[in-house]
Amino acid sequence: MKLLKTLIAAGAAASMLGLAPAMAQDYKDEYRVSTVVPAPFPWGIAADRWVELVAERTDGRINMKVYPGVQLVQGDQTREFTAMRRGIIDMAVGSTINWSPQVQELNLFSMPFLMPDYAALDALTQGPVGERIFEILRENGVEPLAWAENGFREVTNSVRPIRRPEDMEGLKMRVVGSPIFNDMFSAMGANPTQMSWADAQPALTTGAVDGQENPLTIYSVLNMHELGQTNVTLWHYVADPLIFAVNQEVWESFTPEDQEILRQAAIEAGALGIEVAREGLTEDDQSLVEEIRGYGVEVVTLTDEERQAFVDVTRPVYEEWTATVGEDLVRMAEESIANR
Ligand code: X2X
Repeated sequence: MKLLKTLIAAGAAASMLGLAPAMAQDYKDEYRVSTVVPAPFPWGIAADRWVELVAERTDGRINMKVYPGVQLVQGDQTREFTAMRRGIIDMAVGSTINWSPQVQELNLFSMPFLMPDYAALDALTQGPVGERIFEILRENGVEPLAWAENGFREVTNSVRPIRRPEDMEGLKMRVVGSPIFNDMFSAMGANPTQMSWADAQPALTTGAVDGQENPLTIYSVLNMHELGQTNVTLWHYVADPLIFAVNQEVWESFTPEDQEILRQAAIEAGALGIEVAREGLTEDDQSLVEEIRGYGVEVVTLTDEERQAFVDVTRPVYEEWTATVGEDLVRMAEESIANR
């Protein structure tokens, strides 16, 4: 009896100090990880690697499973963040675009022509802006762990090559779930229609929309050239990074050691995800672009002057969204990019 009391007291003291080791039985049989696209998209590869590394390093004590197609929220990617915050989803590797409706600051990465190259994107995610974004996510009830990448979003369509904003005139474009995309495409004279990824694929197949914007990795895995998307313009207007995150309560249920394993595994899986997301799309390696050209696709690269015309026409959207994203955050981002 005395021993039992001593043990209980020790346990209570330890738990008050936050030192109580979480027992294996506190852990769920399975942690559900939401993504939009599975492997072999770089996004799915990153999520799979995270799951594998955690399983390996916890000897299977933490068993995660990837649920692609945002199936845990019936394919509506704009609800993923809310579901994770509420614990309907335990974890996610999610795009900043899809979480923007709830976390307005994430629209930063969708500001037109803010990030001209990978170095600019890295200057944001790896610098004070990234830290601030992680703080904001914590304030919103999830624990962010690491970054990965969907990529620079290039515009494609089935009608004509796009070199000038006027070429957008009247094109029916599928856009993603943050209203900034509607604003940008409307400013360019296109006819944007917001659609989930689940709906976008049949819409492209049937020709219900003329075009879309997504990273070339998505274009190539889906063989979009076979869906009539035979015009591609490399304009690098926005890029969406991915964030590994965990529901707050789930996070707190893990021991500090397991938290560290999850975080470190996410960092490593994110590094792999970024590497595969950029393969064939860098200055020294354009092999993916060449592969796409090889399918008979017209791939347009813009001259500085042509690019400037798009910057100019979307500038009012940039100005308008600065207030929504937060003036301080936008200025911090501009500074990080200028000093990259
Ligand atoms: O829906 C899209 O276009 C996608 C797959 O890129 C995202 O989830 C942001």
